Amino acid sequence: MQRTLLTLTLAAILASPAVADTVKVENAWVRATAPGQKVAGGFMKLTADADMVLVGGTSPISTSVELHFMRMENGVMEMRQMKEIALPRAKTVSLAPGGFHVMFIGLKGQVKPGQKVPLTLVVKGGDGKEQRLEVAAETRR
Ligand SMILES: [Cu+2]
Repeated sequence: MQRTLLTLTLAAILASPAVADTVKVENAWVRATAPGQKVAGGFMKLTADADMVLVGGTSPISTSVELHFMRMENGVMEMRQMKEIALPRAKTVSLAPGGFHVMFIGLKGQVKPGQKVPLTLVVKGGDGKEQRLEVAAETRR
């Protein structure tokens, strides 16, 4: 009986998954919007502890959340949607105005300074498994 219990415990330990790779999220913020504005940009610093990719997100404040890249091209602001944003191991990737960002599309209301914006980021590790990261972004002007 004792032996069986020990065997089972050992089996449970061996079967338990390894500590998952994760992504540190720092300084997450969303730009405050004007009344009637339908989109908002979200920014943050992301540091993964393994090679991972950011593949999307969701938020209760908008219909959808897209990954975007913005740059100036011949004096014209160009913004395009990205399928994913690479998060190389131990390298801090900045989502910042004028570069990568998340875009809240189809805002359900005005985003006001001081408001906390819940954001769920979806990241994928080398094993292809998706993980959800819960972020509370602050709103700034
Ligand atoms: Cu955008």
